[in-house]
Amino acid sequence: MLNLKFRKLIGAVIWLASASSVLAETTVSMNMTIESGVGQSVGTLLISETPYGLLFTPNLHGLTAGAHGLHVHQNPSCEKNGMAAGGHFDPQNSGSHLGPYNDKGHFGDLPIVTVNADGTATTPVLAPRIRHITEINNLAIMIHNGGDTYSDVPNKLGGGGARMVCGVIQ
Ligand SMILES: [Cu+2]
Ligand SMILES: [Zn+2]
Repeated sequence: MLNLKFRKLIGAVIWLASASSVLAETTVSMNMTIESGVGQSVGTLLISETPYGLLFTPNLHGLTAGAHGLHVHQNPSCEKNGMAAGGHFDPQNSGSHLGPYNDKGHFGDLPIVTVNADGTATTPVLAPRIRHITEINNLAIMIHNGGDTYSDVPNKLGGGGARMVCGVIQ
């Protein structure tokens, strides 16, 4: 009887410990990219750990409607029209842009963000390969002008083109 109570207590302690440590979140300030420094604010991107991977919840405004590529880039800077952020985060040196659902490509490949007709974006997207914010801390997160084919063909890096909006994950 005592033993059972003790096991229940241990179970509760483990559950509390895992619940508090697993579900971290952080809010990233997002700004338009400009040639020198950082451009105007367009809102935030909330990054949350979930049992299914990282969830990215935009709270953005003032953007062009439609699909936009979203990636983690390798340097913690948004300057020089976003070019200071460097390439897609690729710790395994895959050299391949394959999107968020393929283990063989860039680890920083995320799902497309959709901007509504009124220029806002609020729909969350899930990146199942990334489990913890610590895996992408101190890197840049980038929204491109165009969409993302999750492939290097017909155009490299998903074909999203110019770097439009950027933030540093801290
Ligand atoms: Cu990118
Ligand atoms: Zn990529």
